[in-house]
Amino acid sequence: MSLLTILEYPDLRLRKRAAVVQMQEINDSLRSTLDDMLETMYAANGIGLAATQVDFHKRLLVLDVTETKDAPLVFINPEITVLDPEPMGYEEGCLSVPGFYDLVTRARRILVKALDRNGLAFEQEAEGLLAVCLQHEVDHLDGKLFVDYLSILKRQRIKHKLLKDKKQTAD
Ligand code: QAP
Ligand code: CO
Repeated sequence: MSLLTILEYPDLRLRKRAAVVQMQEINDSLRSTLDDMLETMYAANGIGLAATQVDFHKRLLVLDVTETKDAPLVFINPEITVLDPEPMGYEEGCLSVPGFYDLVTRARRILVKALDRNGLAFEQEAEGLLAVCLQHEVDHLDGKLFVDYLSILKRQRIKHKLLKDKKQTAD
């Protein structure tokens, strides 16, 4: 297993749309990428990570919203249907936007259809933090970030601070 580099906003590679994973691509190599994503997410103290964030543009995501960090979940080609559109606000963060958190409103209850690490189709209903996190991660696969839901002013401020931090660590 190995740690992957997480892209940081405003890196334009975070704006790429991830491609659907074909059945014949679900092999040991892809499973090892999923394990590396989980290892990277846990090492960074994250609860979710999309392939886009590690510059791999396929529709894969991993998450673990438990406190005990012992329930890794893997989703290949996740598709979300909203079950209860009642808006739910949550203070979101993102491994690609380190140090920044803000309130984002999303659907309260969803149904996710996806393939597991063996290519088997499954469905899962989600609410609460799991529902928020899944919607956040599927957004990544479409090139979308939680900062896109904030005001232009807040987004600009975050962008400038992160670019400044980057310059400081470069030299
Ligand atoms: C998405 O985000 C999420 O700024 C996953 O310094 C987050 O795992 C969905 C993290 C919250 C719903 C609610 C962020 C770690 C982790 C940081 C993450 C940081 C260290 C973010
Ligand atoms: Co994120």
